[in-house]
Amino acid sequence: MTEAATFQLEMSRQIRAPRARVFDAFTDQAALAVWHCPRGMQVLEASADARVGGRYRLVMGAKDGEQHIVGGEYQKLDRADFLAYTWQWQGSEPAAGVRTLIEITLTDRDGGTHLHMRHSGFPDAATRDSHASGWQSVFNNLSDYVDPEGSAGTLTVYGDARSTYVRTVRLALEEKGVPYTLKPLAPHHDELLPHNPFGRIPAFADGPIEFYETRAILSYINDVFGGPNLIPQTGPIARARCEQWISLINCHGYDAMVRRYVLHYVFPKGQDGQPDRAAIEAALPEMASQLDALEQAYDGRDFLVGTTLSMADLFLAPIIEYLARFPESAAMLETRPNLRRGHAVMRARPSYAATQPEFG
Ligand SMILES: N[C@@H](CCC(=O)N[C@@H](CS)C(=O)NCC(=O)O)C(=O)O
Repeated sequence: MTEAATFQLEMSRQIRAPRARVFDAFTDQAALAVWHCPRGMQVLEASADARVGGRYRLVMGAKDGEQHIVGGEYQKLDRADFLAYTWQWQGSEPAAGVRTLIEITLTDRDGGTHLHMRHSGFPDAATRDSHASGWQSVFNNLSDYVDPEGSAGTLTVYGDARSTYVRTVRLALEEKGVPYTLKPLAPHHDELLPHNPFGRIPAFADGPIEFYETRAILSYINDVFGGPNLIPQTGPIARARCEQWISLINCHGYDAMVRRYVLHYVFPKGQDGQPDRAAIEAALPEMASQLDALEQAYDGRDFLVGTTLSMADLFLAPIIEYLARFPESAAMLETRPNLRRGHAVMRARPSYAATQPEFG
């Protein structure tokens, strides 16, 4: 392998759209303005003179206002099989001034298009590697743009709709207005393990970019998609408070309220198929003190933190849904009006109806 060959990036994607549509997305400036940036950024300006020797230029804007400008020249356009264009960052980018080459090869495959990209001419491995996740993210936007199902063709939530954590992820996507596909899988299912080696649900895929652990998934969703910010924006105290409630639920609340209580009703393991009373009774004091803390958190407001919806509410609501269904926990809610009001506010949201599981 030559030095030059070492510093090139190769990537393949299966895209659910005809070749001509994918090809045109690279050459039409209105199309480039929609998709040609990583998730979480916006194309602020796009121009493309798609003929050999013609130039293109893209200005991508990050949420923090920073701009990333790239431009180059079309070298070869063979619709709808192949195109090549140079790629040169401008301004204060780390790789500014370095002229690299992008070659896109499109072939028909499985009723869609197989895209192969070679990005060559990087001066070193670090510069090459710094482009890898960016391209994955850019191609996720391309996939959303050309897929007949939009982002539902790119984003997958793996898990059973009845899982509180799966519902938390789905609530976040619904609140952001982002279409996705739910792939129903039970914990530890063979098809789940490639996406979460620990077998827990949910797992989440944005094309080849995958995450497990609900808080991490929500962090990604919140950062890369538009719509309401699910982290409080009113300062460090509110942000930390939101994390406090999430951590309480993740480290203690789910364990007492769901694993050691709700699941004993849903999957009874006691004598004659009855719930294990001793296990249920043992969970109750801990549940009561957790619910007391959450009850106080509302302090007369509709949400756990401040006056807007946050991730903390999305973690809690699916659990309260279950608590309202079983006798001891329903009685606990009866004496905690703030929790009841907060849950009524959640129940009224379209995201809640859209994620309501069917309880068998
Ligand atoms: N820490 C994980 C917890 C996920 C979790 O425990 N999910 C439950 C379903 S709600 C599960 O997969 N349980 C199966 C198991 O624990 O083996 C997260 O935040 O995503």
